[in-house]
Amino acid sequence: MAIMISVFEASPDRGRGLARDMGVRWALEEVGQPYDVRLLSFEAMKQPAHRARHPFGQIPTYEDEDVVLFESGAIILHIAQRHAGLLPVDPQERARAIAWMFAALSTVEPPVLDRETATFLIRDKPWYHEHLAILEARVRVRLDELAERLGDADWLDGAFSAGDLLMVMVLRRLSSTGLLDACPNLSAYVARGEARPAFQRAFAAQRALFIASQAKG
Ligand code: GTB
Repeated sequence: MAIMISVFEASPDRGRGLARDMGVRWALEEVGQPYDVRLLSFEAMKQPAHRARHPFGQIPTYEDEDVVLFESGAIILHIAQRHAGLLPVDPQERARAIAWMFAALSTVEPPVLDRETATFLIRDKPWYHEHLAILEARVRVRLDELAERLGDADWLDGAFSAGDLLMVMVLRRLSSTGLLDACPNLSAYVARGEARPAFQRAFAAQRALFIASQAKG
């Protein structure tokens, strides 16, 4: 059975590669695994057939001959454990790369998402700008800490790993905010991730879907 992933039929990110299937596509490209896509409308995502795959009626999901998975972090970990290329073989190095995966999703991403959510949930409130400044200060703390750790290295811990893949995906969510500008080494880190041929192939695949959805009208 070919790997199948569920993705937006017409992504609200307008082909910018910000929806979470992008990281899964990127991981599959890094390990050289072909995959098929199941295109879902917002309505189809909430139907029982998809909820059987994803309890929260979201994308992405992943299926191979052995397992059906939801949660992009778990999917990327599964891909990285199953195929060579995204996790070191040495057990200690592997454990550290997995720690970076968790760091991306549970330490760096929460303040990034809090800030992003505020920009569309509370934009009309009179206290919006004051609140946003507080949320951005929290993001800056994490960025400064991450920048300090990365220093002038190419990747977070030796060779590129699934930890870098997830961290770059998280940092990309800040690309239109200007917040990365204060940390040039993090901007360069994101650019290095985006320059990887596997990233480019994944990006082109999700963008082609958006362009096709526009053509359909
Ligand atoms: N923790 C889950 C994971 O990592 O897989 C989160 C999954 C998730 O948030 N999925 C979103 C979804 O299905 C799409 S990716 N939303 C529909 C719903 O909940 O009904 C999040 C996303 C959406 C849109 C943009 N964008 O437009 O820029 C960026 C990211």
